[in-house]
Amino acid sequence: MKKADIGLVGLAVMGENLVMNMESKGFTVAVYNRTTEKVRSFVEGRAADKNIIGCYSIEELVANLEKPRKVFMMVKAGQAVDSLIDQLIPYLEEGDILIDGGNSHFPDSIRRTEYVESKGLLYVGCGVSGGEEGALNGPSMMPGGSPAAWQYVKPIFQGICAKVEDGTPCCDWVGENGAGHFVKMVHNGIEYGDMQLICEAYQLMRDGLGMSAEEMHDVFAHWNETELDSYLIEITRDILGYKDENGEITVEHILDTAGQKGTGKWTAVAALDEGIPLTLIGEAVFARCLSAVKNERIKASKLFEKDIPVFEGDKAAFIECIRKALYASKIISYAQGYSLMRSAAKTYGWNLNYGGIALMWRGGCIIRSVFLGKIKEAYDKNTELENLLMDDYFAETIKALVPAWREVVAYAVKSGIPMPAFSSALSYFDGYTTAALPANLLQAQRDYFGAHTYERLDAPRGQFFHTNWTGHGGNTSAGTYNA
Ligand code: NBP
Repeated sequence: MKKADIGLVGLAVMGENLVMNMESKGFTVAVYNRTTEKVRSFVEGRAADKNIIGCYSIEELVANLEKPRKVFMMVKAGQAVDSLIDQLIPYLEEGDILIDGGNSHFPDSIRRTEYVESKGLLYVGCGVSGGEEGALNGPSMMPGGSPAAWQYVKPIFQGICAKVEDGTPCCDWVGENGAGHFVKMVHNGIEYGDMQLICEAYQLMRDGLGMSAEEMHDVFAHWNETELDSYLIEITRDILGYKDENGEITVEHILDTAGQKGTGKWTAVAALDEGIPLTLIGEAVFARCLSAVKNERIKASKLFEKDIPVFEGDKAAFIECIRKALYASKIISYAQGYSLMRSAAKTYGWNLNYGGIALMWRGGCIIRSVFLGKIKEAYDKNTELENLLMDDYFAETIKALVPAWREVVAYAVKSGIPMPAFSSALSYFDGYTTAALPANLLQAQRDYFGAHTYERLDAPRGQFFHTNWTGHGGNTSAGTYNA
């Protein structure tokens, strides 16, 4: 019997669908799952009569693979991946390739690449986005790890991934060791931000403008025909129009406490580690945390009762302002996400292709949107772009959006409607576009209480001064450092 082009371990929802996808593109796949009953039910069910080889041990799986062997691990992220790697290594030989397609944290992929390479094997940490549907019909794939592995996995990955209109695959080599999982993590963080922005627009329309779900359904349907055209706007439109068997709007019956699996938090923590203001995604994570304390919020809402004013202006015009404010905030979120990737690329020595990353997210994944095409164009024009806001298209676009953006945030603040993502995006924009921030005073405070020194406007950078502010402190300054 013909040996398999690739082996896959982990026949849960993602693994099964990826196998079906690979097989449908002409690849023979050997499969194994820790609970072997799942192998049996898969090969006798969905995989019957397909070029899929069921294996009941790791040894059998490895024996069924064409060399260099490629093993795609699609198991729960964390300890399971380490355990699986250790089970596989004894059966593999030099040049074989281990692939982790789960949502692994990028430091783990950095560590695992080094470990697996030390055994003479190659490693690929590949972010996969698109959920069950993407896995079956074409996910967005973000592979990183051992560069020598790319030529072997490329035909399979680019064969099964999503494609943009012109057929370009939404998968390309991202960079060494943990780069693929880092980019996938930022993707998930941006997903948190995009979802939060949509939710804030919804709350403003619901509570500020008193709109019904049906009316908002129509608004999102319209927005999906503008620059906001994206998967998340599209599903929001559908959710707002969805009625249960009693004719009631389902979303209105859902408890307002959000869950999270941690990838948004990882992105925010990575930003703090890099010293990059990723404020919008940070607020999106915290907004989920705040939503989780439902009982406290109910108590507080009674203690601090508020009357949200009835909107008295031109409703249609204000809805257009909300759309513009959403677009402006979204640009900020991506500008921040890309700044984080630029910084991490320096820290970890990755040569990231920013336009290529936008293209990988252009199809197949949850944040897919027409807007990503503009980001690709921006980085194609200037690969060294320091901030998306410096690109001509985005600069001109934001300038045109600013008045509406301010109006929306101001209205929400006055009305008592929380808009952490919209307003933090605007604050970031205002901070980023301010030549003189009040950090002169902050430096003075630091020098006053801790002799931390400061630089002067009229002296070269790198020259530090200390003032004896009280007259009775010493003239000794503390060592300088960057926090
Ligand atoms: P799960 O994350 O639910 O993992 C279940 C699979 O892991 C089963 O095959 C299970 O085998 C296997 N497994 C576990 Br648990 N511990 C193991 C161990 N110690 N050794 C070997 N196998 C072990 O599956 P999923 O939802 O398909 O997701 C798979 C990966 O893809 C995860 O990292 C996830 O974060 C990522 N991902 C998921 C989605 C999504 O939409 N679900 C999207 C993108 C990425 P068993 O049958 O023997 O218990």
